This record gives sequence, structure tokens and C-alpha cells, in this order.
Amino acid sequence: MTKPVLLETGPMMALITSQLAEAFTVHTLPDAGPARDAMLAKVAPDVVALCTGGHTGVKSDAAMLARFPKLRVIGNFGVGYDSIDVVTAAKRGIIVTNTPDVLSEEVADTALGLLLNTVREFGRAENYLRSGAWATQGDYQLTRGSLRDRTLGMVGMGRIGQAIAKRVAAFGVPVVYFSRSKKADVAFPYYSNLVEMAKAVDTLMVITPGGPETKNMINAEVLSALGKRGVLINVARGTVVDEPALMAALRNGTIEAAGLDVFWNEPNINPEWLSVPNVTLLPHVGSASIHTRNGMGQLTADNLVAYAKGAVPKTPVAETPFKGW
Ligand code: 8YV
Repeated sequence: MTKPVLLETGPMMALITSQLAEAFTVHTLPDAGPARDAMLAKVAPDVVALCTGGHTGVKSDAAMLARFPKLRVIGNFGVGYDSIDVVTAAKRGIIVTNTPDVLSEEVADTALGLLLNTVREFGRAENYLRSGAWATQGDYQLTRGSLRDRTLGMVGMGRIGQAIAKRVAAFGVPVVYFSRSKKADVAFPYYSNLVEMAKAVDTLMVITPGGPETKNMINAEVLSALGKRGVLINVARGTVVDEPALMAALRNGTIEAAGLDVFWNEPNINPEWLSVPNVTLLPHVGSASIHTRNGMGQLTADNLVAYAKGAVPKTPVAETPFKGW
């Protein structure tokens, strides 16, 4: 029996590809160039399953999806699926799956690390030691920032947001949150207006989905409301933050500091970031441990293999609920 055809939109973990290869005929798109176009033209008419992820740089937008007339399922390696046009997928009855839960605790750990590093300057302090300056110039400067006198405003209170809020609360830091609607099962004080919340706190933690609805949500008005002691942490998507506005706010003292794990146009980030001193920069490592990536990879494979086996996918996204293949 011939296997159904699956296309990986870029290289995936061996753990994923090896399991997919048992159930599908797998093709992997090369990065760019004529070989990529040639492969797409050749296999697209037969593709029933796509394995993708934000890291592949391929957007499954309406034009891309139109190339796959037989497409039935998209397995996204990652919880965020802003690179996939789920509205078009839903209209065509294509099931989109993602990897919730398995990365929540890891991303929350990273968020706390980034927050602490941003206010207490651990990266810069380590560089100071490594440069030999401790012995020759004395102790590293006292940090202007501290968690001790802060109030945190969460921008987004989904599963990862709640894991972050729990950790921050355990550190003795008051937490409030802004999201589209008040969560029945969340006890932290709720704000329905982001600017009002930014005025009331001095630290913002961004963990809201990407996509058009949240594009440039953290803009000049929000940053100015956050104020001079303001610290902004973003572990969501680069697109949620108006980068030129943030860069200006950091340079002219509108806010104090920022910590970013995500950027516009990853991995080719705006090179100007490298010369902004009061920002901690991480190369999108929120979920990037072997333990957690293995969990994400397994869930991605399980969701796609479910199609080949006629089984129920574990984690379809809300926009494309599973009703049968
Ligand atoms: C990964 C992520 O970097 O899950 C997400 O939405 O942003 C990260 O865990 C990404 O999925 C890799 O493709």
C-alpha cells in the first residue's frame, strides 16, 4: 500500500522525522532556491500532511495552503501557530495541531530567568568577571533594578502565563493581568485596558499569542504608561512589540530595561539591538531544552501519525476542532 505524502517545511528533529517516515512518504523542503521551488512543484499536488514550525521560516498563509489541494492536516512544532492561516485551514476542513502544555513549565522558567537577568544584570556581571575586571577594578556596580520593589503586569494569562504568574507570586512580587477577557479560574486582579494596567505596574511580562490581533500591541503609549522604572519582558512573539518604539524608549529613558527572547524577523534580527545597552537578548530559547523539545517533537509526531492511522489527533487547535478525518 502506498503511504500518504507528508511535507516538512524545513528540517525537523530526527525524533519527529523517523516516526513520520513509518507512516508517511516524507519530503523535506530545502531552505530556499530552485531546489525548493522544484520540490514544491513536484510534491505539492499529493501532499496530505504538513509538518511545520515557526523556526522553518515558512508561513502557511492562504497562498501557500492553496498549493496543496489534498491537504488534510498540519502539525505545528510549537504552541504558537501564528505562522499558519487557521481561518483558511478551517474553511477547507484542514485540521491544525500544535504542542500545548508540554512546554509551559519550561517557557515559564525561561521567562523568570530573563526577568531576573534583566533587573539584576547577571549577564553583564558575568562578563565583568570574565574580563578580569573584578580583581582590578573592584566589585561589579550595584544594580539599579531589583525584583523587590516591583509589581508585575502579565500581558496574556493562558497556560504559560499562569505558570509564569505562579512563579512570580512565589517570589513575593504582586501580580495583575490583562487579557481579552477575565479568566474565571484566575485569582490575580484583572485589567481590561492595557494602558491602565501599564500605568499601575512597573514591569510587563508579554505572553500572548502572536498574529494580527496582537501586532504592535506594546506600543509607545503603553511604554510611556509603564514609565521610567519600567521593565518589559517578551517571551511571546516579536510582532507583539513595536520594536522601533521599544528601542527609542530604552535609549531615551522612557523605560529602564527590557528582556527579549523573541523578535521581528528571526533569526535576522534588527542589528541595532546589539548596540542597545539596557536590553537582555536571547535567541528564542523559551522552550529550547532537550527534555522539552523532545516532548514537543513527540506530540507533533503523534498528531500527524493520528491522521495516517485514522485516529483522533491529541491536540487540534481551537479554530479547527476535530470532527473526523
Ligand atoms: C519554539 C515557540 O521556538 O512553541 C512556540 O510557539 O515559539 C517555541 O517553543 C518554536 O515552536 C520552534 O518552532
